[in-house]
Amino acid sequence: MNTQRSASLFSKACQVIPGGVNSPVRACKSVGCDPLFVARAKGCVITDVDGNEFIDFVGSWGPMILGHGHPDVIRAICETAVDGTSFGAPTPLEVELAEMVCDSVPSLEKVRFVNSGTEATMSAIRLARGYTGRNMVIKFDGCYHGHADSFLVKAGSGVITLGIPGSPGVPDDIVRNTLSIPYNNIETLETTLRDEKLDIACVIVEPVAGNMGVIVPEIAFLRKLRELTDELDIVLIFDEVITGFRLALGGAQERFNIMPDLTCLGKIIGGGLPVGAYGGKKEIMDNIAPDGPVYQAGTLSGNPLAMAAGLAMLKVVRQPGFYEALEEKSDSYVEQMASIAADSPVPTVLNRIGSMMTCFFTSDPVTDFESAMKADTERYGQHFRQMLATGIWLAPSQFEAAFVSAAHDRIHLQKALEMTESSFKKLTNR
Ligand code: HOZ
Repeated sequence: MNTQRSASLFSKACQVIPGGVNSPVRACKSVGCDPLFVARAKGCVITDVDGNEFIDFVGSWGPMILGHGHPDVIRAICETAVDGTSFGAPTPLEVELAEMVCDSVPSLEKVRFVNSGTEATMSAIRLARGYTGRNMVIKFDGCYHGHADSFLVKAGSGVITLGIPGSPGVPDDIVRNTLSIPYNNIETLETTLRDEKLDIACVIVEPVAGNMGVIVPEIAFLRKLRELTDELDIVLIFDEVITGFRLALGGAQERFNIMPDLTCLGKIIGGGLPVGAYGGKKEIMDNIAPDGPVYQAGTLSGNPLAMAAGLAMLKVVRQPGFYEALEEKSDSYVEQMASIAADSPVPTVLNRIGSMMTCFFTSDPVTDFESAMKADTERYGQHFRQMLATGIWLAPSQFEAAFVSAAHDRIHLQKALEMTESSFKKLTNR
């Protein structure tokens, strides 16, 4: 595969951008290669600057549920841009999107738009602290809630991928107010939450973990979490940046029928443009400025292009049968992949829910951070490179999700399965 142009761009990028990338995991370090630079993408096919084409299972890390360049989304962006790209003032589009988001996500009564998932989670914990007058945030090992200071404790995504335990630059005084406990572990959950000395404001959780690879929660764990937070008056925050509008129209909360107090959203609600949002019960949301004293603001928040793109995308996913079709396709894809894996001497564990999945190179079930860390990352790196060489674009880390979109058809998925089979065969020769 000729990757000369990418190589030359990467060497220029390294001179002016740290690590040559604007987000660490893109640098492909953990999979032992350099990043390819993208020229364009359409549907589920992504084309690099050297003209190589790949079937894309990253989907911009989740937002491209319709595939790239969906005509409705592109039209909405272009038509909106003609009238202006940012005003720093309210527009009708943000009201329409807020109504649609509140109508779709069962626990949302009010929502505030921001510019990224990181901003959403950061604002949600500030709100929870302001509302309860308490400080401690409980999170779960391997869950990733963006890169705000409070969350860089045993975090997932690029933090595990690069093997960074925390981050210099995050003051101890801040992380003292974050406690990370094991995912899916009811016993530790109960002892921690019942510890009055901890002064807990909120618990934040990915209701399906997507940033240590996909880990589906025990329903009993999520139920217990809701039960205890209710009983102890602790704010429960679902980080649905990945799962929102992905696992169902109403996200993981609809799928599991467990309602949080606050929800963080991002990715899909911006149709591929930079957006985040946090929302929930009126009683809590009314504490945000200007109604209440908890301050949070943003010049580009509710940006008209992002609102228009999000609206266009949500109108498509709200059509009857959208999620059923995506589920069926993803289910049959993973079932076939599982039978390929079963025939291969390489031990793998396939975790999937809806259209998000991870193939872990390990033999034991992956249910939490500790078991995810047993995966053979070198083997994943080899698989990643082999798949890329045969035209399949996977996440450049073992600890991320693969996404199926509405644009993947039978032929794309068949090709991906064939390439997976041949890659698995070569892995045995390592
Ligand atoms: N897992 C991250 C998003 N949920 C990957 C994106 C990034 O860090 O650039």
